[in-house]
Amino acid sequence: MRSKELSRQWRPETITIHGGDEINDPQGALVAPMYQTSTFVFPDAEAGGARFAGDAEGYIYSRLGNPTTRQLEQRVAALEGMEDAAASATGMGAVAAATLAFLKAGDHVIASDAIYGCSYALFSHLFERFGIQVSFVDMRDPATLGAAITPQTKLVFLETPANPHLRILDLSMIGKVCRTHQLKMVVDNTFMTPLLQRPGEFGADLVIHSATKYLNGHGDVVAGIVTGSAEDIHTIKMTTLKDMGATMSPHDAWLILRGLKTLGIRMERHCANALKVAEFLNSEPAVEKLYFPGLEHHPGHELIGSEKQMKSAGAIIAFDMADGYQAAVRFLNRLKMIRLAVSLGDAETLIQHPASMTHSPLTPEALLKAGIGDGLVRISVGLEHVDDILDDLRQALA
Ligand code: 3LM
Repeated sequence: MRSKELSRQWRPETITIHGGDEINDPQGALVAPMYQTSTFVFPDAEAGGARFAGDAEGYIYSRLGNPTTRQLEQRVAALEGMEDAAASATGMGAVAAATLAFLKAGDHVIASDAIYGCSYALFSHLFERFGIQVSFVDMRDPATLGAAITPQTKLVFLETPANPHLRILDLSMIGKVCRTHQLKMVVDNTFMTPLLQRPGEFGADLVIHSATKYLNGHGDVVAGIVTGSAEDIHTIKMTTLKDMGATMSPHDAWLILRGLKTLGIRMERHCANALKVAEFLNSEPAVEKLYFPGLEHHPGHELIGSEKQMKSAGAIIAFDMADGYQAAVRFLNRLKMIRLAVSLGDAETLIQHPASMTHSPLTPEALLKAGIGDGLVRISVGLEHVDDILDDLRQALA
């Protein structure tokens, strides 16, 4: 049987296909069957008790673990270069489980002021109700980050490139601050995928994905995953995931395992298409300001390169329309092929208006601070022929 240790020696594109322990199917199926079961039968009463006590290997109940889900966890952990992973029902399930597992009332969290809307909502509304204070900070400047640290600070949370306007943070700089102050560094890597960026190499303790997006890539699942040290993942599994219960269904894990096999070739096409779309939009008079890390003017562009933080710019583009909200709405309503929908990382090119959609949980002040204006539009560039994407944008902007 091929073990997860062996699979760690492979290159990332190979890990997306073969990573993790092999499931020994008695029929020799190439694709491991989906273990679509809620519970597992114990051989005898003593064995059941031993599994609960942690004295014997073996599955118990799918909220606590499932072979299909386990295969996905091992594959994504290997891709991120982390020891282990825990799969969750949604990306937000991963954000909540990974942070709350290490926090208690009285603790303080520092979160980037540019993050996905529901992560902002979780930290600003819910955490506060449970006595956890959160400071939203512009982490581009190490001095600002340093100044926000208090004796109660336990955890730092960030996204880079950030949703929705691709603000880039220097992971190794933030990693050093976190190490110096012994803070748990949690990075949401959804926009990049482990093929384009591995935050663990820069000091991140936990790396989160909304697996709804590129990891699955086919727009038919909502799911999440968190990777980290074996000890941290054990803590998350045995506390917030097990007892709050937002675990992944085996059916979703099976679909993501299927989607993951083409992550390498999908990302190549997503990125190539996005660069062409960004170059086109950059020359459009209706576009006031373009946000895309692949263009030289984008702050943080220098962090892209084969040995650098980001292997490529990714495939999300945002831009401010010259005439603000009205212009953005007119443009969005004129698109024909491109779909007007939130989410990202699917085969279909998706477009949305962050201020009124993905980032609507932010207060007007928080939107302003994060630099999310009324005329901002976000595109997730898909896998269609790039000329069809460009044609649709061109006719809608005309
Ligand atoms: C979106 N984002 O369109 P789920 N982290 C990041 C994300 O972008 C998201 C999550 C976590 C979008 C979803 S908005 C209603 C639609 C960086 C999700 C949360 O729980 O799997 O949706 O992931 O930007």
